[in-house]
Amino acid sequence: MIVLYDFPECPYAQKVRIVLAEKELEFETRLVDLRKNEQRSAEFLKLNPLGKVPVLVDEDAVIYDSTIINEYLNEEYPNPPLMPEDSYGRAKVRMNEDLADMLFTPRVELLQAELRRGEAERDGEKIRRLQNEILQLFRRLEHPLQSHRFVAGEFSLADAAFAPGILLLPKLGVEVDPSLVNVQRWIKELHERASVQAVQH
Ligand SMILES: N[C@@H](CCC(=O)N[C@@H](CS)C(=O)NCC(=O)O)C(=O)O
Repeated sequence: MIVLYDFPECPYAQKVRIVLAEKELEFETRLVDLRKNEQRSAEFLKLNPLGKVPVLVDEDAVIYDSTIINEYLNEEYPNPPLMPEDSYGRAKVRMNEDLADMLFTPRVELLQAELRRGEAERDGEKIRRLQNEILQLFRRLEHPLQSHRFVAGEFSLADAAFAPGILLLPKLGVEVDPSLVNVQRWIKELHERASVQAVQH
């Protein structure tokens, strides 16, 4: 039995749930309530000394960090494959996953936090800067998406990493430049994908 230690709003936990859904794997969830600091409990720190969700337990295997979990799932449950067969193809997926995790998702989270503040307390400059940085990243993605349906070829671990943040864009005032037709098409396709829709809350 697969158990996911989860917090529903966490984009890194959502990234893992997308992969579990793509592979049609059954799993149970255990809520780790970050609002109550449950990630700092002695019990949870035994699973992940870094004190972060997600953690995946698959029988005796205990794995933390969404990227490591998703690679494990892809190797352990190979169908459908979410990584290409060739080394350069896999490197491209990992580079794009890094862009999602290091550049895109953190900015989405910061923007979301800023927009949650009362209108009077919001830092308009910061909001515009974050929105522009996200748009700049999309401009970079337009080129690869001209020749690929997804960021690194077929739907892969990289698209699973982008998808949670993509779902939030309509609430974040990020309007993708209409000239980025391939980015627009990719975003639409992610919104329509069943595994991605399953994490929407
Ligand atoms: N690199 C980690 C990041 C996980 C992460 O940042 N999780 C956040 C929630 S979205 C967390 O558990 N934060 C709790 C804390 O830092 O105390 C991954 O990909 O799994």
